[in-house]
Amino acid sequence: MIIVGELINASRKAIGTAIENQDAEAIKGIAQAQHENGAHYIDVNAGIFIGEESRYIQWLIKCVQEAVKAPCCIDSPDPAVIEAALAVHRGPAMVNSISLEKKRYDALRSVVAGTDLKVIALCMSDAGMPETADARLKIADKLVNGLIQNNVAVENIFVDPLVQSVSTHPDCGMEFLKAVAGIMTAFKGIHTICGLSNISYGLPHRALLNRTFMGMAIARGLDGAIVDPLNTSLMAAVYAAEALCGRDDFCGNYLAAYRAKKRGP
Ligand code: THG
Repeated sequence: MIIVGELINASRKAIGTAIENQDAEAIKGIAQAQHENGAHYIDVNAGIFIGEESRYIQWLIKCVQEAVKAPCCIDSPDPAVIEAALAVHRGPAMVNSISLEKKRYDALRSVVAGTDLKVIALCMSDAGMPETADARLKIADKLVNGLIQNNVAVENIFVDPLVQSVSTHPDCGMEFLKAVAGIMTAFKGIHTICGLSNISYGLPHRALLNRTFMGMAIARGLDGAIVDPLNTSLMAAVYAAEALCGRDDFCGNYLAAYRAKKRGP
């Protein structure tokens, strides 16, 4: 499972404050903690700072790269912010994200073309958020074929079928899961990823819903997740599901997590 640590997001109060105070040590500490607990990429998002987003995301990247070897996942809907971020990032970052929205697609297509950047392809178009698995698959098909035509390796594409809340969209859980299975079957070597906590928005015991859905999605082939790696019960569910799905040779990661005693059941 490719884990993207979600915690360095300005919409979280502690991070917004750290950015305002230019508290590099706070950002570095959170980057290190996420990396030590299994994050392969560190998401950086300064989206609440309108007009200053580029400057602040560049500062976040500098902090993260001084603290850990893991690359950043550059999280912004604004192509200009992503370009500013890539200008300071050392090594191949993950771009979060391109979508089928025309403005966003046209601006980012040339940025990622022929590079070895990892690219999250978000299943969203100018028609809004897709409801059904079929609508998700149609968008994914256009995005993936477009990226491949622009010399992005299929192994570098992470399709995000888009999770919505089951409290407002009761069918979206199953439609998302069907989309994951469809994408993983249609494109050999591709990845799927999602920000999973949206599934439980507006409901009690969100952690229970999130980790249950994680297991279900892993069973359908999901191999990436934007999550809080410090959430030990969620990470335990990831290692358990991967072992149960035969995606953990000799249960090595499951046993290592058990031995590290970090991850309770
Ligand atoms: N897909 C892609 N990128 C994404 C998302 C996605 N990036 C943003 C988001 N969704 C994933 N990142 C976060 C970061 C932090 C939180 C949730 C998702 C978070 N949530 C708390 C909650 O939901 O209760 C808020 C608590 C707080 O304010 O601290 O922290 O879907 N490609």
